[in-house]
Amino acid sequence: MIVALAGGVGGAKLAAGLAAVLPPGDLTVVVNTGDDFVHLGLAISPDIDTVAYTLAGLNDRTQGWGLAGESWHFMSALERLGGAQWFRLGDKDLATHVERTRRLQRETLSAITADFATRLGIRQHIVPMSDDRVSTIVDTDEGELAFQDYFVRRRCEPHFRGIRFDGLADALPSAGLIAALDDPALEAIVICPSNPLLSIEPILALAGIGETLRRRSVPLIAVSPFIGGEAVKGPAAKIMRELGLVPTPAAVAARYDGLLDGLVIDHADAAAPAPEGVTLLVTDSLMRDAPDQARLAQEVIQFARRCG
Ligand code: FO1
Repeated sequence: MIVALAGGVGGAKLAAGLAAVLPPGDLTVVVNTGDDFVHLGLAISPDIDTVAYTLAGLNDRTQGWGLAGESWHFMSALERLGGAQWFRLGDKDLATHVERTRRLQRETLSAITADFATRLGIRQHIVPMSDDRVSTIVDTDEGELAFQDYFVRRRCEPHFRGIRFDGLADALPSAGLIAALDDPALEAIVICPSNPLLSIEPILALAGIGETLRRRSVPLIAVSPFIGGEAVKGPAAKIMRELGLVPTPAAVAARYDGLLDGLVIDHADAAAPAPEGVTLLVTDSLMRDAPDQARLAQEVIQFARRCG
């Protein structure tokens, strides 16, 4: 069984690749929930939905998030009433947020996520990193911003100064995450090409997860989200630069603080200084389409087995 840690669009793509090449029960995707927020009174879990929609083959391939073939009547009607327009909720996507919000009155996010996945025909396990609230707060030259405010409303324009995960100290890893890491059938842990700071750090910082990973007996592989010093999507490289970190393989390995057995990088970064103590796999790490996702996933699994 493979555990994949994922957040955002890049993470969802590799998760989909792993789902394509592994037996369904052999993949557990642990998803960042630090980007979650309440918007228009609705509990929104963007990374969970991006992973679920992508694994279900329902996602909008152009923007990565949201559902394909969306209509926007709700947003138009909301605009007429003066409602916020900066966070786009498609009519079909809206059903996810309304029903999740209703069920969260009595159920955990994990239970709802598992049920939605089943109803969407997804046979892999998708587990939130925690069922407790963790809110990524970005410190900028304009003060602190909630993640979606920074990422979507302000389009990452404010100068990134730092990050904190509000609620982390009181948050427990989800039962699904703990079970996956304790599973005797666990073969490898894969950190998907998500933003190390925004999407993966919240998972690693959860109570007990760091030491569980350090005590692990299986290989831990990360796929760099940077190609040629740039992020494939999103603000990761800009943030790294603004934090004074160069988006290179060595910086990614350092960010993961000695946890990695292996790091998958693109040919474009083959000449970059190699991180010490980490085995490198140099390949074509850009996932343009589903075949790319499956190919890279296969290479990652074989690489993990070699590192094992
Ligand atoms: N990202 C945007 O850039 N603009 C949006 O209007 C937007 C809406 C949205 C709605 C639902 C959802 O699940 C994701 C959405 N995203 C949007 C993406 C989201 O902000 C990011 O993918 C993640 O938070 C980054 O990890």
